[in-house]
Amino acid sequence: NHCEFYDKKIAQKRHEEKELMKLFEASLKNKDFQVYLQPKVPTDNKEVLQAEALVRWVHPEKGMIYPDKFIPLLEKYDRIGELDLYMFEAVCQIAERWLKEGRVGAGISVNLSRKPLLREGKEICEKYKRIKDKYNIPDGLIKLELTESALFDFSDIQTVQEILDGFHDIGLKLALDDFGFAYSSLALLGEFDIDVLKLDRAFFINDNERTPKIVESIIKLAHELGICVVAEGIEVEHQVETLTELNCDFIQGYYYSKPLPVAEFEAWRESYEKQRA
Ligand code: G
Ligand code: MN
Repeated sequence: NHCEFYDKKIAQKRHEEKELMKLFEASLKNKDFQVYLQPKVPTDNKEVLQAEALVRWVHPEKGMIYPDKFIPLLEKYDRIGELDLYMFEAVCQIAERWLKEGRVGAGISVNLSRKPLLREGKEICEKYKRIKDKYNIPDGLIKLELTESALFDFSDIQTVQEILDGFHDIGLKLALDDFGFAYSSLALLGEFDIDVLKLDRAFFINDNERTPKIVESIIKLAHELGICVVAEGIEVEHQVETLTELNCDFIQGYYYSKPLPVAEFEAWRESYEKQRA
């Protein structure tokens, strides 16, 4: 119900998109998508270091293609679910290796997109279970990060609860990503059974004297509900100090490290552990 003027640029853009989607097919087969890991550092020495997996597309000819370029496209053409599963499998492989190396409890979280969830509903859990079982991943080790928009797009709360229960039943934990970014409703924490809350970096960019009070209350509330809190996008030391005082459980951000290729992450972890010892 609107009108648009044709423009050569539209055709060109469409052509570029189609080309990129063709590359996607081939790259998925060739495993050009790589896992980068960003540390989630515990503020309490007792906890084990965790990681978030972030995708990077390293194309043999085009070089590095950044997620902000291809993720929206994969969403538009409804192919993002395939990449999510690819990443989940890659994460399971890493987790399996870490377990064999004796790293108990070194969990990894991986993003789960909104669209495949909406389309497939709780049936999607079966696909995740098959992969999890293939690598003998113990329950509770891997977390799926989803945004609140993934939950609010459903017409009824019951459907969402069934999906979340479905993931819990197969031994995956759930994290709410980008909390505080858009409409973040506190009611959501009452309705949905989630395990981890990820505070969006917006809290720490536009911080004024009121922000720590808000963050403190959210952390307290989350803890009362048995939810673990991770702060994202932490870049400077004073934020780490404040968050540690406020009992935030994990800190993620450039202050510690940007997302790194797996081997580099492991090297980073080794020096971090030496420094902590
Ligand atoms: O939405 P999600 O939390 O999954 O996105 C994580 C993104 O944030 C990644 O693309 C990662 O590179 C980026 N990121 C992680 N830590 C920081 C940080 O400290 N500062 C900024 N500006 N970006 C970050
Ligand atoms: Mn995330």
